[in-house]
Amino acid sequence: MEGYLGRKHDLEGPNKKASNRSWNNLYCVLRNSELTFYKDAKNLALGVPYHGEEPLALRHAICEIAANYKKKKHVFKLRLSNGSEWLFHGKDEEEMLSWLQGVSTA
Ligand code: I3P
Repeated sequence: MEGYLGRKHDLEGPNKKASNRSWNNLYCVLRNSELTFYKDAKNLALGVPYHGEEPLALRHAICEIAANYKKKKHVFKLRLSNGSEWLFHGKDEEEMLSWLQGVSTA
């Protein structure tokens, strides 16, 4: 699946806050147990990931609704096996839940 989500990097590793903590609206692509980010669909077509970032490997990742995050609605949290954590913001409940399910089963 693919589409736009807001993304915020929360932790870089266990108990280590991410340095860039701002929200970005990114074109997200979920394929082959990896999540890759692009500035937009055109950059996906060109094969140019956002800021040259490596895809996130979803093996052994944990994904759940970000119940503690109160500043936005429709946010889920992704914790990777390396301890890094990301927040993702869907435009509505339905979009958030479909990504949550997709990422959880990846
Ligand atoms: C961050 C930006 C984020 C904010 C984060 C700030 O500043 O305002 O929106 O997260 O707060 O550090 P900047 O863009 O200058 O890097 P929230 O929207 O969740 O508050 P945080 O460091 O408390 O996470």
